[in-house]
Amino acid sequence: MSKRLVAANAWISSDSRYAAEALSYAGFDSVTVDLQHGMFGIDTAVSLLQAISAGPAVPMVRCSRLDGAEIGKLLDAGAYGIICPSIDDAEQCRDFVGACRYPPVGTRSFGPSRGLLYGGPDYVDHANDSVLTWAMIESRSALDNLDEIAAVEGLDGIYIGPNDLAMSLGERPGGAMPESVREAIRRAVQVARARGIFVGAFCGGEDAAADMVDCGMDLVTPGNDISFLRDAANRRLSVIRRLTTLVSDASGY
Ligand code: 3PY
Ligand code: MG
Repeated sequence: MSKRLVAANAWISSDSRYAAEALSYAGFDSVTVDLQHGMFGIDTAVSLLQAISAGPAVPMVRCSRLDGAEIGKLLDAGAYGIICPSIDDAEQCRDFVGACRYPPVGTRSFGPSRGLLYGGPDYVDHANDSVLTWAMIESRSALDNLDEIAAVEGLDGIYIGPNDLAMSLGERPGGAMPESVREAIRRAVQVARARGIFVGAFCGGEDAAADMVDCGMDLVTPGNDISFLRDAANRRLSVIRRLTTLVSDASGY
């Protein structure tokens, strides 16, 4: 069986530089720092990017919102891809892509700071071509405007946020994927293919990620660092608990 080329993306929600570095060395193609829902602010995001770039994975960030100043700072700090949450129409998408590109293409201000160290002295010459722009599709409005969003010049990919998308469609987030979200994902894959851009998705775990690979995703995120830790802890504990009782139960505390 021939295998498709699909990028595996790790996702950092904790403020641990050590975990970020370990995931960069773990074999993921990219590691994304989640500044929207991660438990840290922008200063920590910068040091997480430093930790990721100690290893071989491509450092990316999910910014907290569509904010050119924040996006510029994250790129200056060495992010090579930005995933922007809640892109609901083509105008927002144009603002987002523009914030990631130097003039005359976009509006990014010059001051590449760590980008120069990490990307090399010619960083400014290739930044517009090498920084990946991913617009998050996670609402009913985004679905209504999907064709126009995907057609924005310079957009590299769309990235599905299945939980916010589920809520926007009147479903519950987490758990089994509702049919309405699955249908939206099938359409997003078709639209991305037709436009020649990438399509990726956040996934609840490895099974959901495998499912999304089958659906045609080019990039999948199989959960975040804390879910990796929790899953591994639960797996190991359940092996031990099959053979033992809780010390606190036995001692009557
Ligand atoms: C979503 O599922 O809405 C996300 O943003 C995943 O991080
Ligand atoms: Mg979301």
